[in-house]
Amino acid sequence: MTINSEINQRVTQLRQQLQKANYAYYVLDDPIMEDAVYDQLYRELDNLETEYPQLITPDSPTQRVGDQPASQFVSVTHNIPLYSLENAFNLEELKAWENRWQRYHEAEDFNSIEYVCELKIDGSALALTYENGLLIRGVTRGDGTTGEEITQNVRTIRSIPLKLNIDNPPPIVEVRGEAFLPLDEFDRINQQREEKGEALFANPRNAAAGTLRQLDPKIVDQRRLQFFAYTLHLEETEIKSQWQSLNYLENSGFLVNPHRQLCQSLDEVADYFKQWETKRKDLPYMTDGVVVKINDYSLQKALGFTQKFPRWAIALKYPAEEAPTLVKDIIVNVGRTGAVTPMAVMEPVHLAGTTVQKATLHNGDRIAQLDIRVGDTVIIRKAGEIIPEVVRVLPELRPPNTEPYEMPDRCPECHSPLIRPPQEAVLRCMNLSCGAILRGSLVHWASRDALDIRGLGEKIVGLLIDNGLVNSIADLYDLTPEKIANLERMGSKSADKLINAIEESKQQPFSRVLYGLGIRYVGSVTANLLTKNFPSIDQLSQASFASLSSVYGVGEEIAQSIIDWFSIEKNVNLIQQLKKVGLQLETSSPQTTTVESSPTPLSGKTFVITGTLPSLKRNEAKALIEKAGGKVTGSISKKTDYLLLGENAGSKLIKAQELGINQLSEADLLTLLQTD
Ligand code: 0OW
Repeated sequence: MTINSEINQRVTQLRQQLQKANYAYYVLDDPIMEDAVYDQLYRELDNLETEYPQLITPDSPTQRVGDQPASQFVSVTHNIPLYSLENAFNLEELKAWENRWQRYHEAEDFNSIEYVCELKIDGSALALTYENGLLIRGVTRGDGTTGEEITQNVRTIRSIPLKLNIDNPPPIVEVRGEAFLPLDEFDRINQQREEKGEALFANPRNAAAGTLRQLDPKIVDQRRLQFFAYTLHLEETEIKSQWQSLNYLENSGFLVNPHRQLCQSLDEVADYFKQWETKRKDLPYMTDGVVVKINDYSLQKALGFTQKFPRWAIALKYPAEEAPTLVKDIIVNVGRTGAVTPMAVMEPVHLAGTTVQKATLHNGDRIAQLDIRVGDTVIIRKAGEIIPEVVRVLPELRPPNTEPYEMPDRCPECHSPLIRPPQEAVLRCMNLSCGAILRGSLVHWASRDALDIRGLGEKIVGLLIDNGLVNSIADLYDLTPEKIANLERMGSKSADKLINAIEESKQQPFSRVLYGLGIRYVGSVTANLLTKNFPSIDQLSQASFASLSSVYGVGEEIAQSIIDWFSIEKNVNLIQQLKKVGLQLETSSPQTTTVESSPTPLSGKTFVITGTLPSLKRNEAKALIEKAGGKVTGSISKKTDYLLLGENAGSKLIKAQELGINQLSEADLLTLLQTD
């Protein structure tokens, strides 16, 4: 059917008005019409496109959110790698960087060097490709060389133009930038997840990366991601500098960070850095430093790249944030392994982009070392995604008549005596029927990397135990919808859903079941390793100490923990019951189950170990870190990500403190390996 030109005109006019309105709202943050007006125009365009589908164009505002979830993502190799940035932690290191690249470039006087300063957005890098001005592909950074094609998720990001605002657009152009979640959106998403009993995102960066990898674009659309463009790759162009590129990107319709600055010297860079150290705290998004780039493209080209970084750019990082707050209470919670961990409950404080209310105090020794008391004012620190920790107490602010904190000698949950196993810093509840241990073990069993039972979070587990419906993991598999339908927060629909989810968990592979049992030191990485060497629970339970500890990456500590676990009758009974209800307790033949590629939670992280660890030997810790994709080196440098800290640490600790390198205890490391 021919469409009269009037309809054609109306559709084109509506599209232009809506695109202008979107640009004003999402890029300029300066709306040009009321939401109600926008919605009415949108509905009119949507109706016309539904009636005349041949009028639909890929850049129409109606084409942002696809309705088909992807089944998986395709890997794409970047034509130009997405390099990461070398880090400088202070102005001396920035000066050293300038000396380095000037030496590398030799000759030539450098008094006319210009630098571009850009706030370093703490998000997830993306590469966008436009052909003839239309967005045709969006790819995640991945490992810098290969990423995942997530075009339909990228299309939902309103500050990314579906069509470049250029009259005669280039045949092909690639734009890179940082996708990020504004802080208020991050808080909203985490509140939503908390209500649903889902694990919270540790920080806005993880939340952005996690959102971009959602298979369903409708979920991505619900989480208001934004995007700052900062790199332009365009052939045959007169553009000769980073500054010109940023302006070109802005004129093409992208959101480019407005706080960028062109500096004529390193001193001006230093002023910019100092100025934004405080000002950035009022920004509605997370930053973790300043990216300093040589402005002139011919000099960038002359300097080129090292194996990992461009020589012409550096990330000048802000130190991990610290903040004072009041200790309102000190509580102990009993984990699923019976370990009693003291936590400081504090006045909520905004730190490194998230609101912190609790910080781990590790154990009684740490409490004594800090001499932390209820009522104290403390300095807490949050570096990266690691749990916040108490750095020091401010004794001058201590209120009168406070008492040193005494660790309890009885379990707060079941009141059985707590014991401190030899060579261990933590206290433990050894009562296997302790409610806290049962609760922790059920939550762990249902967690994402274990049996992944959706809807079985902390709250529901508590209700099942309090109503006497569950007394062990196996009891989950005796539940019926009728038994749980009248629990609070549960209707018949969600009861059916939960029972189905529990039933489906019987299909999970043996490695996840083994991890779900919660054997000490057997995280998801080790569980994978064990099931490859002992393909059934029977072979594992009968394995000797020698055969266990001879497996690469399974040290004596882990071997002993497995032997101990299977020597407890209650655990042997549990295995029998799980077998009876049909859980996978052996690796089925490879063609039927896709063996989960063991997650490598520490990939790309460099560790240095110092001092004597409480239970792991050096080589055991090294093997665990390497198995999880991490690297262990002998000396501290600014490339070190974590210092694994034991007793009697030496000069490495001093150097790590100078460089602001995260310190991890053995318990933190094992938590990381078990939770990731
Ligand atoms: N996060 C940022 C940012 C930026 C690239 C160009 C070549 C090497 C780094 O704000 N403003 N500018 C760049 O420039 N990179 C940034 O982030 C990087 C990308 C990959 C890892 C970092 O997040």
